[in-house]
Amino acid sequence: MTGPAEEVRCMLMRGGTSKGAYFLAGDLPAEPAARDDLLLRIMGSPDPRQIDGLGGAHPLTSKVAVVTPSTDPAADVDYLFLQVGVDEPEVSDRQNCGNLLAGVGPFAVERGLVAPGGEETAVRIHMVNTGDLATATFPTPGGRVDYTGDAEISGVPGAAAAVVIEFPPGSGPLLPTGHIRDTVAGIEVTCVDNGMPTVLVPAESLKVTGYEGPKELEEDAELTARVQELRLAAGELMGLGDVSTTTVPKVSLLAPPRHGGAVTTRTFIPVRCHTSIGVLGAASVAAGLRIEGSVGAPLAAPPADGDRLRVEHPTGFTDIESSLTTGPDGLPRARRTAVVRTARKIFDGTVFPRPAVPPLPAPSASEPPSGGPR
Ligand code: NQM
Repeated sequence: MTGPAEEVRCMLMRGGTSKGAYFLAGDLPAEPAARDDLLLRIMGSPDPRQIDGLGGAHPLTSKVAVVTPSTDPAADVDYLFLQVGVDEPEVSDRQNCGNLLAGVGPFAVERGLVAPGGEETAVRIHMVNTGDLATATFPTPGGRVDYTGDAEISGVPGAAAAVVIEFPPGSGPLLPTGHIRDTVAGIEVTCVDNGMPTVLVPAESLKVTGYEGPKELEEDAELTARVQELRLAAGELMGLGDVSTTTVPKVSLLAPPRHGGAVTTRTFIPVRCHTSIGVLGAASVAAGLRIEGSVGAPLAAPPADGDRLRVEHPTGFTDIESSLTTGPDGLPRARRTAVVRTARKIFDGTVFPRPAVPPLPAPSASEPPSGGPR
């Protein structure tokens, strides 16, 4: 006997080059274990095809944003990002996502959490995963979110309204190990965190060019083993502890630019290779290239002036505006980071999760052993 189907209010949105399910916190269970169980059933995980849920069978399309009015006076809304495993029954809050972030402001207006502010609305967002702030500005003519526009971002067909995201200086150090270079698993790397813990590695140190496609890199067993070895060791050094089951740090392989940008990237997130690059991942690469003495500096071609830097990736490029300053400890710190993204509402409605697996009934003394004849 089953009860009535569960139903949950949900909006599916593309945020930048990712896609995810957006929820009001009040529409989900407050208790994290119950919430995560529900989200796995909504997304269709664990299953490599996520055939019985909303997930798109890739980490970039198996994401969740949970939004609620903020209690932080510096913010309008709180945004909790959850990465839902595709083939593992895991839901992680250990990383942030700058792509789904692009949909948070529009979602907050759509759900009435923030009143539209005229032709444009600026929503101040507290990113719960890292404690950092962001402000997203997007068009709201006539008091409605307008998703149409002429902004193009690599990895997304067509054009849409720009969502301009500004990040004030982050709360943590830019160099989590306290060093510009570290030798990890025998390789010189630079560990950067400008919103996303990222290990920068010259591609040639891992015996690849850095221009291969994501599929070819993912299928290179020797490379992926090295990337994982390096990530585990770097995770410890970066103060992240045992990262064997977490999605951070990311590993970004760097090579000289080929299309007029500042650098070429191939980024492991951390097992699959990104088809482009995450927003905060790109912000971390951009900051890393600006640090004199980093492993990225000699192979990069950063612009002579201005804050804008173009990070090339497998499907195009991401432009990041960033500038650094020096902290009291003499180490570099982020001063400002900004990026242009787009987002789009795909559907708004009710999602029906796969039913929960009922707990096995406890055997009673009067019943024969399970599986036995009755
Ligand atoms: O770095 C993928 C993405 C991301 C995260 C990942 C992101 C970011 O492309 O800000 O957006 O690195 O797992 O959405």
